[in-house]
Amino acid sequence: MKQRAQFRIVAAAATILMTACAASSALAIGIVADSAAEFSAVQGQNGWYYGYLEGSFTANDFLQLPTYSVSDSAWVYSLAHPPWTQVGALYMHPDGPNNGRPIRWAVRRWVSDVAGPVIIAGDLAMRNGGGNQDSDGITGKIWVDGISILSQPLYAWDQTGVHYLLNTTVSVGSKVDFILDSNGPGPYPGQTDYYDTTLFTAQVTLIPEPVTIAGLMLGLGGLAGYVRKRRTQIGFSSMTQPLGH
Ligand SMILES: [Ca+2]
Repeated sequence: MKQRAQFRIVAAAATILMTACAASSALAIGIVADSAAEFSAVQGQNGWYYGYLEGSFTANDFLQLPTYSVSDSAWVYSLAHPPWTQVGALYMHPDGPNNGRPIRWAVRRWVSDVAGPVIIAGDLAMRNGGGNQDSDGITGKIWVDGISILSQPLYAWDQTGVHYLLNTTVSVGSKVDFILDSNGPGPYPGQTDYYDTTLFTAQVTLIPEPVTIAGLMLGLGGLAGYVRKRRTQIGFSSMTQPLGH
């Protein structure tokens, strides 16, 4: 009887595993946008635009960065530094109000060519803030058509950062903005852009019909819609950044 019971348990486990595998393969999830893999020196290529916000800081204020800097491997506000606003393949840098400059939020924008439920996931981490006590860190934001779905402050020393995973819905033409604000939680008081170079990546995955967000969350164990601390350090070897920023 004991052996028969064990067999039933193994058989039941096998059935559950096969069902799970079948359900997983049926998802056929497809990545429709990748900020790092699709980064380019052409504004609008693959739906990605590189810009900034200045003034009233709404999505309608988005302006494209005017110049691609080969030496910085990034779109920049100016080839001369400061100002420091720039967007690269992996990192971004805003301008703070220190030194009398206007505040500029760096923005990486994806204009959707798909419609439906999506998962947006990526990493947000300080690039070179470790140990720097004269920086206040940053705040990373994600907006979909001007509506906030993430506002994540990071301390200046937080090179571990977060891995974010969010579910939302987009339409064809939706504007998804990945924004870097120089204002952070500390430890240095006051808003500055010192040492504000920040890793900020994004992948957008379309959830095909008839799979629903709820179904996907069940299938993945409720992964969507959370932000967690990363367990491993992120490699920065391919990044360049302004020294001291
Ligand atoms: Ca800052």
